Amino acid sequence: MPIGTAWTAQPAVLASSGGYRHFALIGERGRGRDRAVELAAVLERSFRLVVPLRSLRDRQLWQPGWQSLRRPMQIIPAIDLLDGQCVRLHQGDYDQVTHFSGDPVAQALAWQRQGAERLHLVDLDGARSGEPVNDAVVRAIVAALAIPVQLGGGVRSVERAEALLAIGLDRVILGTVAIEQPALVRDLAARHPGRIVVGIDARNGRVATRGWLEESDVEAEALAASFEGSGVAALITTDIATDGTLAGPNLPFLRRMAQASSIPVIASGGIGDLTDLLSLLSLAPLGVEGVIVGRALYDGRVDLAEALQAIGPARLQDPDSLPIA
Ligand code: AMZ
Repeated sequence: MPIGTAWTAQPAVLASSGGYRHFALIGERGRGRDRAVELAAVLERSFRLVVPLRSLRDRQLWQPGWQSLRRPMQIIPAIDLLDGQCVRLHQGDYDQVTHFSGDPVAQALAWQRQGAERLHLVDLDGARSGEPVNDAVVRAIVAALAIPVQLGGGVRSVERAEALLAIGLDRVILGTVAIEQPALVRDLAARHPGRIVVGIDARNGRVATRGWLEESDVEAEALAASFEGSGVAALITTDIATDGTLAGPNLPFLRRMAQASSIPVIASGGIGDLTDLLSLLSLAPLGVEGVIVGRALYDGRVDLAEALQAIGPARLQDPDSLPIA
């Protein structure tokens, strides 16, 4: 069959599929200028696309997500800092604090030793006050670890974000300013590709800010969609009702967030055991590329090394093993 007639990647199809990001590579066809790749829809196996390679070079059509099917989902341990200590809040409530460790550097090293590929830090004092409070600890952790470290909480200006990148943080997360000054986030994302993350924390589907003490009228999905094409590296989406509860992730919310844009989503909130982590794999084809785990790791309900194995590559379907039609 000539490639031209088999190519079904028309704009309408792309609009409903979110580009190619729901597709897995199953083979190549043709030679030279006519080379094309054949993609199979991950969620609807009978649906295939044959796409000329030159079209994949069109950035408008190219969605990086389908490639990520080949990668395991990243499990990212979280250290929430309050007054220099490792804590967890229940549903983000500063009055419901559990202290887990007084030595955040030792804790960070422990998770690195167990195989973590990235560490998530939250300056809870910073999120509440808008001012950096835990910088000494943050610097010590960054200096001690070999893995990339990301930080959110109280990053409210370009200067602050750039100062954090300069001390060695791999990524900074912006929550409150993503609503209050979206242009600032866009500007930073353009200047620091791959290093700016938007944190979208939602209560009943609407975005909360300033340590989750304030609520906006903005729908979490609309905020996600508004950063399409901005160069933001990822969206960390937290469902506040499940955060710190071990009750399981809010899968419908995560699904909606993943579908709202083509920006990769990192799920946060509610992980209580290994089954919860496995349940997230169903969302990987939609662009959920990582998960943040906090309380369940401290409590020992999730063993990091075991979890890394469980949702590693073997659990994912291997696009290369699918038969070529
Ligand atoms: O638990 C909380 N009350 C809380 C929390 N974990 N409040 C904010 N944060 C985190 C967000 C995001 O990573 O999940 O702080 C960051 C956003 O901070 P800011 O200052 O940019 O809104």
